[in-house]
Formats: sequence, structure tokens, C-alpha cells
Amino acid sequence: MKHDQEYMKLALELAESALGKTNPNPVVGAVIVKDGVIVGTGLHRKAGEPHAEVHAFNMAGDHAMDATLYVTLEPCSHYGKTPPCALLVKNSGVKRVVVATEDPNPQVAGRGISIIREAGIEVEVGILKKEAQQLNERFIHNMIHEMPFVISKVAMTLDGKIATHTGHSQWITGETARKEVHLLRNKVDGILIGVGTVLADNPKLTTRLDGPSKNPIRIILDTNLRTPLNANITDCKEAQTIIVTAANIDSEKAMALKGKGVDLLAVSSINGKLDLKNALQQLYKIGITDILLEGGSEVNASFMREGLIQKYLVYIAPKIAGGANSYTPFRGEDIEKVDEAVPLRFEKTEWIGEDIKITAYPIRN
Ligand code: AOF
Ligand code: ZN
Repeated sequence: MKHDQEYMKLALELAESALGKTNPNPVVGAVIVKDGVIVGTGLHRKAGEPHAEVHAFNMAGDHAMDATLYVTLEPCSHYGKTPPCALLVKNSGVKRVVVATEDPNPQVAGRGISIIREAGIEVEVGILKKEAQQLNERFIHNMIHEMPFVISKVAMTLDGKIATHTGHSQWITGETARKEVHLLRNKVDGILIGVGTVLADNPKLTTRLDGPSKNPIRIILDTNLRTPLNANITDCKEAQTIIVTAANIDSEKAMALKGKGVDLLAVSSINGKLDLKNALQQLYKIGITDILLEGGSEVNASFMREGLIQKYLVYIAPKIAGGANSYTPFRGEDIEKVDEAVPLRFEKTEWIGEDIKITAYPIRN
């Protein structure tokens, strides 16, 4: 129908405003329209709180009668922390429901749409589907793979260097891009680096913004528990730290780290390397739905080669470092032929201050 896309766009904008705040839940927006007038709007603000539809119907009241509901995700059909929205829709009096995309949650997966259709209400699915799926890319990945959505962040020079041969890297990108990284940290559940970066840079990995912010859980890959007891990330007052290790977690070093408040997660290792897939599965089980991967180059390469990165954010600074021994973002094994490179699709390019940001997705065969 005329205007369907406009109302769905509004619902998507409502949903988008809560990105990073609803984990593990998706972001969802709803708009109720009666005779060309928006009579109700709502969004899901936080897991455990009412769903988008509930807010929208509360606002619409009696105006919901014979109205159209636009919702960015299929209304749920299950009793979770809140009752099923599909029943609310069924009993609301609306005569038409427009859904952007189905809910991949196996507890819902089409049942919400069926309940509404079977009640004799007209349902249309697929308006702005691509946009809606992109908005909930993290949630969709979680539902399908039961693993966190991994975002690789790289800040490099025009010639693809992330640090000089001494490891010096402050700063490659400009202030605006660096600030954006803190906005990103503010939205994700976890931030992951290897112990090599802990030893080289001793980072804090906290979110530093002007206003209120949240610190992601710091996840360190450390096969042999080499993290020094005085490393910044072992100070757990501001943020939680999980060290993923293959070492004996009852050893003296492990006990000392635990004594400082650090959590240890034991995973198996394959040929002396941590089983990354298993690590991600375990991290998902304890509630980590997305992770910002911040290096170093060996950790980045392992994730990339094992197909464990879902999204790439690459900031390119207008400078050239040169040198055969400067560091590059993805090291790992050498390949013989270009055909062996991991294929990507560039989704978007933007200016971020004086730098350029490329958003890319891996192409899976
Ligand atoms: C909707 N509208 O606004 C959201 C939905 O634990 P609960 O009760 O909050 O349920 C969470 C699940 O409900 C979540 O995994 C997803 O399948 C769906 N989210 N559904 O109809 C909403 N946030
Ligand atoms: Zn619901």
C-alpha cells in the first residue's frame, strides 16, 4: 500500500535508536497508523522490558481499532520474559499488520505471523526486509549460530600498516575515528584482544566518552597465562575481564589472577592454539552476544581464516608508513595465490574526520 515504506522506515528508526541497549534481544520498532494518522509508536528499549508492540498499543488505546500495525520484526509467539505479542495483536482490533522480517528465534520462527493470520487479520511480510535484517544482524547471527557476532576493527595507514616496526601506533587515525571506536565499545558486550597486545601496549580497553557509558567485558586470549598480574586489564574495578586459556586454571598464576577478580575460561587447544570456535560458543553461553575484535595481527588472522568474523570496520588514515617490518592488521600464514584471500564485499565507505571508514562483510560460499 501507499506509504507502507515510510511508516516502516519510521519503525526502523525507532528500533535503531536502541541499538546496543537491548542485548541479547533484538531491536524492534512499531508504528500504528489509523486513517493516515500515527496513533501509536513504540520500541523495545531493554531486555526484560515490554516489547515494541506493547508500547505502541498502550499509546494508541482505542485508536488501534481497524488500524494498521507496522512492526520491524515478526511479533513474538512465546512466553519469554514478557507474554506473546502475537496474542496482543490478535486481540487489538487492528485490521492489517505489516512485518519487515520474520523472527529467526526458533521459539517464534513464523508462529507469530501464523497466529495473527489465523485470526483473520491481513498480514504482509517483507517491507524493507533487507534494512530490517541488517539492523538485527547481530541477533540473527546469534539465533542461527549460537555464537557472538564478531566485528573486526582495524585502524591502518593508506599502505595497510597498523604500527611501525617498534610497535608504535599512537596514533594512526584522527581524533574523530578514535572517538567512534569508543562509541562502538559502548554498544558491544565484549572486546577481545590477544595476550601479545596486553604485553606490548598494556591497554585498559575501557570506554571513554564524555557522557555516561558502558564498558564491554574484556576478553583476553592467553593460551599459557602470560598476562602479567599488574597488567591494566587485571584491574577489574571498572570492567570485567575474562582470560580465555588452555593452561591449568588451578595453577598458582591462575589463582592469583582470580584473586584480582579476573574470570578464567578454559578451552581446548588444537596444535597449541586455542580452539576459537569453542571459545566463542562458551562466551555466547555466558551471555556475550557481540564482540569487538581489536587485534593484534595474529589473533585477527586466526579469526579471519577460520571464518569467525562477521563484519569488518576498517579505518584508513591519510598517511603512509612504508617499511618491510611495520605491522599489518592480518598476519597469519602466507598464501601462495590471490585466490586464497578471504573474499569481502564492501558495504559502505564514509569519511570519519580526515579518515575513511570501510564497512565490509565476508562473502560466504
Ligand atoms: C517482539 N517485539 O519488541 C521484541 C521481540 O524475553 P522476552 O519476552 O523479551 O522475549 C525475547 C524474544 O522476543 C527475542 O529473542 C525475540 O525473539 C523476541 N523479541 N519480539 O514481538 C519486540 N524485542
Ligand atoms: Zn513480543
